[in-house]
Amino acid sequence: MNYDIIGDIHGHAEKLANLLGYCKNKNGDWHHSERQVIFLGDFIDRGQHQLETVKIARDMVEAGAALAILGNHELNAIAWHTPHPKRKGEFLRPHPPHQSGDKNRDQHQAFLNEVEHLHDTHKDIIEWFQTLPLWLDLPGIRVVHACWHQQYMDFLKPHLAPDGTIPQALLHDVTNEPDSVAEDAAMPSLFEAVETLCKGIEIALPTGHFFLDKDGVKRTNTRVRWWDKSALTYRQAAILPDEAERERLPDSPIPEQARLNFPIDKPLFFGHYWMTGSPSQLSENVACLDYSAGKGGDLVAYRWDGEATLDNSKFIF
Ligand SMILES: [Mn+2]
Repeated sequence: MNYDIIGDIHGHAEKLANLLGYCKNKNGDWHHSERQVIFLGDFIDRGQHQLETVKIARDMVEAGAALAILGNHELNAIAWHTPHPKRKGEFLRPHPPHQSGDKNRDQHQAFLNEVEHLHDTHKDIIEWFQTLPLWLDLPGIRVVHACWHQQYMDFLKPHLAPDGTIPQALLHDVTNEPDSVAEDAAMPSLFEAVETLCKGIEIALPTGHFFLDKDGVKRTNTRVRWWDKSALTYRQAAILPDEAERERLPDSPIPEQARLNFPIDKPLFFGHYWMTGSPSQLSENVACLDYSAGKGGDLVAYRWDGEATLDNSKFIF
């Protein structure tokens, strides 16, 4: 099977419909005997067409024309909608009041605006999100929303359903940080493992160090280029919104646990990182397909035809 792999849509059904135009067969639909679409998650939040985006993707998945995985925004939506098992009237993700300026509500508001008064529709969409696996390891390629972390995946596997989805009984533990750290610190918590797959690796900068983000806000944590084995120091590994800030970072080694050493022995695709500029591969067999469709950028796909080495001419946008 060959795949058209599509990055984070964030409620921009109009960009999705446009991009899918390139993926149609001769009959004008998306059914191919030899191709499928793969959605990398983050269908919702931000854009003006939340329900339409989910409907297009879901219809394709249910018709067998596409596969899809879970993004951090779908996981948040599940936690927002799921009652807390112990605290009556509360949810796994707290519901701050409207106009409170709370970032968790603000980033989910575009979705809530479309579903809040459609209880059955909201419930139905959340149930569909719960059918999405955290990653797919397919013949020829791997896909995950933010970070392929083999050790954490091996740790998670016995806890997940056989299809890689998160069982209902596990939702509390994967969406809430544990109160105490496990005795065996070599093992992540369920929360940390799932967060890493859906949001990537973030590390604290050494004491006293910081960079300024695009809004001029001082940041003391940084996301790291986990896919790049040559990125060994903070200055090399940091993912920065403004490259001019790189020299400010220390050239000292990042912690061992932030350096992944599993072999990337087949093409690996992920989204999540709000890339900008012209879509291109990150290494010979690694590509991020999130080019900020949720913030005015292009929705990007990669047309994969079985190649072991990616080709920059196969990005579609
Ligand atoms: Mn994301």
